[in-house]
Amino acid sequence: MREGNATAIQRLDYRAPTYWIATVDLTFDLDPAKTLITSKMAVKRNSAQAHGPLVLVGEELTLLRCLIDGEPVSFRQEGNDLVIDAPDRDFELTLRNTCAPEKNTALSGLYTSGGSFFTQCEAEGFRRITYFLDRPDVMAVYTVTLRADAAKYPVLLSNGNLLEQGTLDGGKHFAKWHDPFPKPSYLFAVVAGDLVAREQRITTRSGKDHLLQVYVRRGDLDKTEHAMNSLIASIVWDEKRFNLPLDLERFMVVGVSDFNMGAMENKGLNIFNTSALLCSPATATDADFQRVEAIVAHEYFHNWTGNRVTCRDWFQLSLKEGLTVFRDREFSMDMAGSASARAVQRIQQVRNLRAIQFPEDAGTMAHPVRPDSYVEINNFYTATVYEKGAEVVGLYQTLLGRDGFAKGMALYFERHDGQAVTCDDFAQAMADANPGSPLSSRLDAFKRWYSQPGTPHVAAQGEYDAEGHTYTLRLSQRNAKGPLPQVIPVRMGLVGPEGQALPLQLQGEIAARGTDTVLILEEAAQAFTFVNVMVPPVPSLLRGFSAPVLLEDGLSDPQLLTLLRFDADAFNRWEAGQRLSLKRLLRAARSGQPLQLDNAYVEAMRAVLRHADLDPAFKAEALKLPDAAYIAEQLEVVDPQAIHAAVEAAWDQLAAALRDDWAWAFDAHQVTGGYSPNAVDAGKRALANLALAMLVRGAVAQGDPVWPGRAYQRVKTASNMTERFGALAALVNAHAELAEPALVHFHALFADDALVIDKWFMLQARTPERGGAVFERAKKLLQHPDFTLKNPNRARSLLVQLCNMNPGAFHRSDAAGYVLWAEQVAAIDAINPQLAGRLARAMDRWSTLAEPYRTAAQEALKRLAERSTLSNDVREIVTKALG
Ligand code: 0A1
Ligand code: ZN
Repeated sequence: MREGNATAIQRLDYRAPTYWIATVDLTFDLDPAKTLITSKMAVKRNSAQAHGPLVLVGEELTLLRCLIDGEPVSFRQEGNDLVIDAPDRDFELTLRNTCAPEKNTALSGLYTSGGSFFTQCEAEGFRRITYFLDRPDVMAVYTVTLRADAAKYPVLLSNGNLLEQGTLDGGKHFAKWHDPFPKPSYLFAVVAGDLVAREQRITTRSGKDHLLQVYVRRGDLDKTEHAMNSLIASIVWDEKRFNLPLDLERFMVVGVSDFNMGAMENKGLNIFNTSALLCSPATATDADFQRVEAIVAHEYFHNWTGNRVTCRDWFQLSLKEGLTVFRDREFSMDMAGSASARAVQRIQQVRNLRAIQFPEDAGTMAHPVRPDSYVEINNFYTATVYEKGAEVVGLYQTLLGRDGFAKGMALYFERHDGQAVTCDDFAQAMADANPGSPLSSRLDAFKRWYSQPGTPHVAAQGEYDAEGHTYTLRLSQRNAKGPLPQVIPVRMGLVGPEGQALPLQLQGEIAARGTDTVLILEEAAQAFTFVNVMVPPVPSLLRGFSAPVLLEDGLSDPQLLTLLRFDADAFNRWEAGQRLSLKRLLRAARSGQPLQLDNAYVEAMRAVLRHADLDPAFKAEALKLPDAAYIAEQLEVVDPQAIHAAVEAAWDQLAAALRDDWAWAFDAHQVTGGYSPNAVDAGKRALANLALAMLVRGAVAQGDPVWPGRAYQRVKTASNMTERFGALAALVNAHAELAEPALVHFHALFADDALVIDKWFMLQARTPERGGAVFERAKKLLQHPDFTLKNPNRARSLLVQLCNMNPGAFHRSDAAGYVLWAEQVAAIDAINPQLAGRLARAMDRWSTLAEPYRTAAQEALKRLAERSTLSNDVREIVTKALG
């Protein structure tokens, strides 16, 4: 393990390199114990920089040879640096080194998984393969020869096009690949193993033919159809929406079961966590199908946003990630189809942002979308860089419109294709492509979205003048983590008491802007006056969640009920329901008094459930309570058990009060016929699953065996995973007696399918706590024969779910959750620092906890920090946590 003593790297310290590498010729003699790598590089002097030694970086490598133009040269090794006395001219550098793939449990660099070889080079994994200028602004053309045992590794893949392949002595074979596109080392990839491929040939709009391949282990081929379809849909979409074609003859996707993230966009050779690639109706839920589609698209879209135009340095990570998440979201919304299905996607994005990114931005790891410093870059693949980054890209589109945004994209590629650039370059292209737009006149202020951390709080106050028929909306903003006002587009409308959408005419403007408009809040405080407002309106602000802010509009219950019933914006309709729930949950959590849902609220929820026109998918979202993590963000002092008790009480009461409605909903939303993951069927299944969960919960409270019995039956006989897992979750989450046999049955049914067994662990680790039983069960599962810390998916299924996602089980007055957390972070850190870093984040918000949690959490952090052998990853997180 790398010891965590590294110092912070600063964004403003960026310097262009002293040398460039124009071409690299790599030869791999693949062997799990000791792989031999020969590297021949055409090194070019960067004449813009003063001459000095060539400093390459390498980690956990054994250097065997170092030649310049074929002659030995003087060099020294200083830590991970290989310092070479290089001449003040262009030259050829030849290196030879070894690495040990089978010992590589960090899953960064070249490693083995299930008997095959894989690489992961982002962000700094290439240096674990060979010595290099391992930084994204050094872009080289790669030629790669792979040599390996032909029987064990029949498939040999690298980026680009296959030039040659053939047999060698001693049962070996080789393949030679060439990637014509210059690329940074983080996009390099190699795969070698006994894999099979689903193949598809396509002809794109320009008439070019391409070969698409999805490589997996034998036996998984039947789970690749959805990924292939998603890939084809992504290619078609990117051509149509952004005019961005597939630029490679061959595009390969490979699945691997040991992987730290979702997937990786290596040029022409995307490598996927199997959890983000494989799905079949029997083994994957609707949510899994959606996730596969989104991640396949995400990696494909990186081919332009990330690969053709890449990042100058890692501080610019959101340049590719925020933009690519934005693109995959747009794609998924287009795939979902109807306006309602799009709104449901937006709701899910925002729910996720609030549950993960908002706490991050308020916590000890808060950082701007473009960070200013880091110790370990792996710690900055965060919700802020990805999800908030995508929200910021969305702001451009809100300010410029779809066409203006598309023009900005076109100019960005026209200017920067083949370059490594910065977030400033992107912003400039957007502004320059749209002269006279609301962006170009305030670009500097807009860019505060990149430089200031923290979630802006927007306060809104409305005043209706019944005589003058005016409505004045006062908006103000503050950000506890950033002093300067930000540019906040507030999409809005005014809703009349009978639900009418009122025309929006701003004072001084000659006509109404229609019934939906965007106001730009850019000062600390601003007022907007609407004229010809004939009835007292309810403001519907931040429609579609037009900016990633916390809105405090002080709307009363009757006003929220009006929006819930009538708002033309589906997102704000959902939001009104969430706000009604949130108010009640917060009141209970603050007071410590038992929660008692009022009639008006219950009736509103019943009306949503029974509504004749709303889509089932929307209903399911509208009836779900806000996440505990989001509730916690509204509180100054957080008692996780008080929040947990309030949420559980609310569910119990909704289960009881709407019992007949849930029964109706369950019966009325059964999908018949074959399984398809389409949004309509998935919406019905989502509502039926929620209804079943409520019915089982209600029945368990009453001691009534009927619904638990039906759920158990469904676990046994369901024809798809969405329904089977929904029924299992209903039993487990309600702590039904039948949960145990259902879990046993489910495990036996899928004992050979790792991804399903992950779900089995996940469900048990995420069950709402009752009397400590969930924590005890999770602890026992650490000893289960199927459990291992070495496989990231499995470790996450149990530990991240328990510690990061299940506050009711994790935060215990006896501190047992924190003790377990510290032990497991340390244990994983010895194997896989990047994964340990993820688990370490469970304590981000410790300082807002109520006693006794706060002190106990701090002690656990201190104990962990005192260990002498922490990685940079974990060291940075615990150091920041302790402030
Ligand atoms: N660029 C990838 C994410 C990624 C980052 C680091 C990795 O290291 C293990 C792997 C993948 C993406 O955004 O999809
Ligand atoms: Zn990405």
